[in-house]
Amino acid sequence: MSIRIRGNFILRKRNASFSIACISKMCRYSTLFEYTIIVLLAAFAGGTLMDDHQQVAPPVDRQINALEDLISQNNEKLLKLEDRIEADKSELIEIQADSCEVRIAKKDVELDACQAQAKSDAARLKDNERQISDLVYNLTYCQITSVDWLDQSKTGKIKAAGEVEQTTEVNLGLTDKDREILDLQRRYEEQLKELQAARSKLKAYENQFDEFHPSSCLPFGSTTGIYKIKLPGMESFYAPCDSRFAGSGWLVIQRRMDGSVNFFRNWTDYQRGFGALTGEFFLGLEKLHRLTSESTYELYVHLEDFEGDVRYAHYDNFSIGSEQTSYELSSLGNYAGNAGNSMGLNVLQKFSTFDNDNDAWPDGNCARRYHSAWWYDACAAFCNPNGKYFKKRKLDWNTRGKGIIWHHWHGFEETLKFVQFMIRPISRSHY
Ligand SMILES: [Ca+2]
Repeated sequence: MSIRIRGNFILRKRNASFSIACISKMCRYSTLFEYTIIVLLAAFAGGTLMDDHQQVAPPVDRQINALEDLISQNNEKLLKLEDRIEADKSELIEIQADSCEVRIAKKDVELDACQAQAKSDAARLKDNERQISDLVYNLTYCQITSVDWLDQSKTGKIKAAGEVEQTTEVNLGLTDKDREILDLQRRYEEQLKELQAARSKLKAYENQFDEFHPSSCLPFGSTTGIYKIKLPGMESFYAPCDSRFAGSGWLVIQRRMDGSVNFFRNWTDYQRGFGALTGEFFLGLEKLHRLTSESTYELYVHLEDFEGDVRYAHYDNFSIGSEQTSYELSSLGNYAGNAGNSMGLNVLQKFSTFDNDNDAWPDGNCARRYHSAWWYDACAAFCNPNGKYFKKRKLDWNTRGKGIIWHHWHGFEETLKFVQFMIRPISRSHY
C-alpha cells in the first residue's frame, strides 16, 4: 500500500475509487482527524496514492500537513463558491421577480392604455351615432317641410286664385259701399243743415217765449221751486221762488243754511252770483240791480238761530244801483219786523269784497275784517249775512262779528243758523 500526493491528486482503489469531489465533500463535513482516518482506511484497503510525475515518498506527517492545508484551502474555495452560488441564486430570483413585476406593470400600463383607447373609441362612436341621429332627424324634418311647403304652395295657388276672385268681388262691394257712404254723408249734411235751421227757429221761438217769462216770482203763486226769470235786456236766468215764510211771490236772492258754500269770494263772483240755488247761494249784484230797476221791490229777511227761534226784517223799498255805483244799496225803504233794523246803516253804501274795497273805512277793508262781502259803511257790520258759517251759536273774541250776524237780535257774539233774503215787487201787477 502506498500513498502519493502532489497538487491535484487522484485517490485510487483497486475495486473502488473515490473522486476528489466526493472526498472534498466528505472533508467539508468532517474534522481533520476524521479525514485522516478516512485516508488511512483507504490506504489499508489496498488503494495506492500515485504521483503522475514523481515517486518521492515524503514523511507521513509532512504529507498529512500538506494534505490538510490543501483540504483547508479547498474548503474555503468551496465555501466561497457555495456563497457565490447562493448569491447568484438570490440575484436570479430577484431578477426573475423584478422582471415579472416589470412585465406585469407594463401589461397594466398597456391594459390601461387599451381601456382608455376603448373608452375614447366608444365616446367617439357615440358622438358619431348622435350626429347620425341628428342628420336623420334633420333630413326627415326637411322632407316633411318640403312636403308641407309643396302642399301649401298648391293650396296657396288655389287660394290665390280664389282670393283674386273674392278681391274683385270685395272691390266691387267697396265701390258700392263708398257710394252708399257718400250718399249718407250728403244726406247727413242736408239733415244737419235742416237741424241747424230748426235750432235757429227754436232759438227764435225761445227768445220770443222768453219775453213771456215773468220778471218776478209773482206769477208762480204760492208754489215753491226754481223758475226762469227774464228781464229786459239780459239773458233769462233761474231763481228760487219761495212761499214758505212770508206768503207767495218771493224771489230768493241769498241763502245760508249749512256752510256748504264758501262766501268769502271776490268781486266777480259776487257780481255774477254763485252757489247752488237749492242750497246756499248769492244771486248776483247785476241781477239785483236789473230786478230792482224794473219796479219797486220789497225785501224780506228770514232769520233763524240755533235755538230754533225765527225772526224777520222787512223793508219796503229795496233797490240796488248799477255797476258804476259799485252796486250801491240805494234804498231800503221803511223797516218792519221783529229782528231789528240792523241793515239800516247799510243804506247808500257801496258793495265791498276783499278785493274791491268800497267801504267807508279809509284805513281798512271791512270785507276782510268780517270775513264777508257787504254794503259796509265804516265797519259797523250790524248785518253780516255773508260772513263765515259757524255750526255753533256762540262766537269767541277772535270770531266775534265774523259770523252770520244780525246785531239787533243776537249782537256780535252769536251767529245765526239760517238766513234767507227775498224780494218781491210791491206792485202785484208787475209780472
Ligand atoms: Ca276801506
